Amino acid sequence: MSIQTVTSTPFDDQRPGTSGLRKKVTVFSQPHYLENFVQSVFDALDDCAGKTLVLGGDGRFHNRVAVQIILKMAAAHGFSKVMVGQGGILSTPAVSCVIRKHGAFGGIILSASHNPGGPDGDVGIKYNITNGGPAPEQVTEKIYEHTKSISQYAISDAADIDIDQIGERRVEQMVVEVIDPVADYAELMQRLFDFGAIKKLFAGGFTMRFDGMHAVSGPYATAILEGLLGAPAGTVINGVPLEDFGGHHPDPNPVNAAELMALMDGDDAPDLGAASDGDGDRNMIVGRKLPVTPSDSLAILSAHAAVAPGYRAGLKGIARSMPTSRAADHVARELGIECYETPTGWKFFGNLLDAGKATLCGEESYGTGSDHIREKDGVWAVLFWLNLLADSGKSVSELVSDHWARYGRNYYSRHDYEGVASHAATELMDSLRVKLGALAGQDLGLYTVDAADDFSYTDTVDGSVASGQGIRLLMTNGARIVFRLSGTGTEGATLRVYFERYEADPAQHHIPTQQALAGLIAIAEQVAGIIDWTGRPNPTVIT
Ligand code: VG1
Ligand code: CO
Repeated sequence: MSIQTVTSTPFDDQRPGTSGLRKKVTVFSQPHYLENFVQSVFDALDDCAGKTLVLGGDGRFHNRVAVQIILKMAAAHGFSKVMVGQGGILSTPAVSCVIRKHGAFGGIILSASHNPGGPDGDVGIKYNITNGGPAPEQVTEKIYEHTKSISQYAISDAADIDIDQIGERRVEQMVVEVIDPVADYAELMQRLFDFGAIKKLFAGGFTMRFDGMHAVSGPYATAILEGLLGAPAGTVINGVPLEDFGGHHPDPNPVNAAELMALMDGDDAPDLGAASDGDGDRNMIVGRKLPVTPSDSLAILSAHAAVAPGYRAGLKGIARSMPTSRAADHVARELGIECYETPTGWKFFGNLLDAGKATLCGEESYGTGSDHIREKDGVWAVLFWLNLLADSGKSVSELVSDHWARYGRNYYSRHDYEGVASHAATELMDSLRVKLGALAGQDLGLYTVDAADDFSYTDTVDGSVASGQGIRLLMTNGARIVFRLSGTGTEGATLRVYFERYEADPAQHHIPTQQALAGLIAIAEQVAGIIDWTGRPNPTVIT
């Protein structure tokens, strides 16, 4: 066994996006492709000697191959230890939990999250720092700089390492500790939530379906819900991670989780439906005939946070990504705490959480989390809802309509145009940018534009600035349209258009969402010419 130096040359497409580097398997599995990126991560970190790294992924196609390469490269860079999930499995929130609990230097997560898997699907890689959270932009930029000039990488020529048996083995001087992927995470959840109350809820006949979508959260949900909390077998469906996610899209929204939605719409619907994504950091919450929007979920959990033992002391603040609805802002105002508005992507929450400025965070894209780790967390959100349902004795829909009655309803929807030609998407955004000055103050019939801008964020902790984060039209009575391009896709560009309208009157809270937002949807087309630029008469996905 010895360390090899391998000559290589740069690829020109390794800039990390919203959440790490995501590529098609065919790109990612080219010789030297992953190795170059991992070498660039290690170079950006400077000194890896004597440090501990956490490693795992969502189990998709190519996960096991990538784990072996990374273990051998870590050994060649002098890490003293790598903690790897058994079978190469660790959810994104579990990696964050393990880094923090064991004081590791950082972690590597292999996942393309909600993107499809399998030989024709996507793979991804992201680096998390010592606080357990995604690398901030300064770090990802440094990694990217290294990918442009790389000429060689170091790797051990050791044989493949057994990652299926729990326990310790060695590669070069480095210890490989294969850990139970669920144990540390389950222990943390038991400290945050009232497991006794949730156990009683299930024992009293409460029913739920958790759709693991054949992705990584299945083992976590099964161990916690059916194991520790005594929910009946069959509560977790599609609970075994598969390399191609069973051919489905592991993205928990009403469109992709069609099986669960049909169940929740039927007469035999369980009390609660939930789903998580590829790497276990997203969550969808569904009541009987009622999907809860992620923005409302953040607001409702914030309003009731004290029911959970982990949040008894109250919230320091709330943070939400800019396109997320302002439902949580109403709650923050009433609690007398700050609600921070950050760009899209969990990496922007890290500093606020570390500085003790925020306790709960959320994104409209089915992401909710807190200061317990530094990633969004799917199973955590589901347990929070269970704790709330157990404590209140109410149904999901009662909790939601009570919330709207008290704070008003923020009607909300996102329209995605996927796989659009990149140049057309960029030109659409550029043409909007040029019009911003003229749009401000314009009367558009139902709404007047109060302000129009391209969102820029200054981190209140380290002063760093992220600009060009989405075009916003802020209109009458808090109505909004936001346009931005996705940073997680792997084919062409994805245009996301976000709509929001506030309605205080409870008599107006039962309008179908698309109908309630129809005026804004028409304005978006009028202002941006989406059909012309994209050639698409309709969005690909509406959530
Ligand atoms: C999307 C979501 C964003 C989320 C990101 C990573 O990014 O909109 O809110 O943080 O995915 O989520 P984009 O740039 O495509 O809009 V995950 O669960 O895929 O890591
Ligand atoms: Co995810």
